[in-house]
Amino acid sequence: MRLIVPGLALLLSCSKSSGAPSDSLPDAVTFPPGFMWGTATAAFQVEKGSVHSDWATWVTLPGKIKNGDVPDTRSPDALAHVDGDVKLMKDGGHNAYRFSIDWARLYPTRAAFDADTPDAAAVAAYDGLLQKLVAAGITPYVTLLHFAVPDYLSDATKPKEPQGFERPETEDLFGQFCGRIAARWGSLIDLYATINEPVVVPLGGYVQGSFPPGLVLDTKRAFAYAAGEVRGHAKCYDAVHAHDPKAQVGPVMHQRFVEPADPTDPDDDAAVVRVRYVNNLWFLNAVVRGDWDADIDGTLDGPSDKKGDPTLAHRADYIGVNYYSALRVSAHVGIVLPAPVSAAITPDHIASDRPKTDFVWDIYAEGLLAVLMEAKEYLLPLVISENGLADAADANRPRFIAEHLYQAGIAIQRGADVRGYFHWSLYDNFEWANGFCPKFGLYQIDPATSARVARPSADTFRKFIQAARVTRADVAATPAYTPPQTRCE
Ligand code: IFM
Repeated sequence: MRLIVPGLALLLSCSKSSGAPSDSLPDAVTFPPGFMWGTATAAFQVEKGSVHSDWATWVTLPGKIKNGDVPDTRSPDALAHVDGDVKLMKDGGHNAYRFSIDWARLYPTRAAFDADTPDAAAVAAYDGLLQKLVAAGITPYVTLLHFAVPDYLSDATKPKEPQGFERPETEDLFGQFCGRIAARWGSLIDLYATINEPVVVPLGGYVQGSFPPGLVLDTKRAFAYAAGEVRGHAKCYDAVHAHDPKAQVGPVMHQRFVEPADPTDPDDDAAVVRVRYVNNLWFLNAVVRGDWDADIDGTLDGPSDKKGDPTLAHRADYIGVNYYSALRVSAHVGIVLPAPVSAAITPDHIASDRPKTDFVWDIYAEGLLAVLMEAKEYLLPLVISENGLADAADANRPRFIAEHLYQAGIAIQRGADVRGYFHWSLYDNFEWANGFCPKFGLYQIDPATSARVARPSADTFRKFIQAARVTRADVAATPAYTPPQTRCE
């Protein structure tokens, strides 16, 4: 029998919130009954002993990870602490939890995948997590692919070879994987994310070089990868629905507030349009509307472009919006991206008066409102699937949470159908190329014992959840932002 916990009922009902547009800032914003409140994590970042993925290989290559960190050294070891973690969530007032199921842990070899003989310990571990979440009344929100791809589909030591979604078979195998998860656990899961941040993966792997396979400014391969992700997403969506027609399945996008370096320069404004399109809109246009812009030029008049392609359209029941910061764009200054982007970007270290995180990202809560209103145009429910900051001292997190919830509430008032907010992250974890330096957690992890130690903002978050309301006075009452005491760059 399908179990629908209250937090998810709101998303499943698909009713649209109404709210009159307003230019004035409200004194208070509220969140509807059934709103999903929780945190987000990803398997490779919080589990121990994942050794069969491209990322597991990548972290062993010299110079790839800050301070030579590897995930197991200070890991929260999530799968060994399920009971305690579920209690943390419950005590924190959370009614939902976003986490990923590690494809490579479940199927460590290609032979195991082909024979559909998943690793028994992995099945038991994820089964325990799902059962305990549901028993505690916490909605599992399951990501099916969060960066790490099995090493039989992506070999980080051979960057010249096609990786992951550059290989056509990956789309099909990912679809099968998604279907198997829905077949096994569909009675426990109703809310799925297909691919986490599909634009970030090729950007990191083929443009910035900080993700496997570590190439720089190879936009051709980056877009080949992204195109494979679009098709893989659609196959995953179909496979989940084949087993679980009522499931809510969507992509999770890393949306940026894209702004011009020089607002008086029309070339910078034009660059903003292109970057915003590639980062925030191109993937969604394909999987929501079926508008397939193969040459990524912002039109649908290329020889391989398609409008309303039925193999891609309507493959999102909701849109997951991850929001962290702004992206500054110029026609001239920054990391220069070749055609079809033809713009220079400054993703962090932005020269601005805004407060900064330990990761030197700008704190800009109004950007969350902007990306939610942008995503609203797709006429789908929205979930804030990640939002958070690196802040070891926890000096800025309370205000960050208050401000971002306030902006999310404004979006709801203005008609955005926002169904949940997931703070990144439950606890400090392995931040990819930056290792364990950035501290994103509501809880710290004691490296010797793996004990979870609450930061004060865990309680700030609990209070807002309890109130389901944020006032301007609440925001004003949080400590003012201070410059970061730690820097992780
Ligand atoms: O840690 C990451 C996560 O894996 C994806 N979204 C952004 C987070 C912070 O950088």
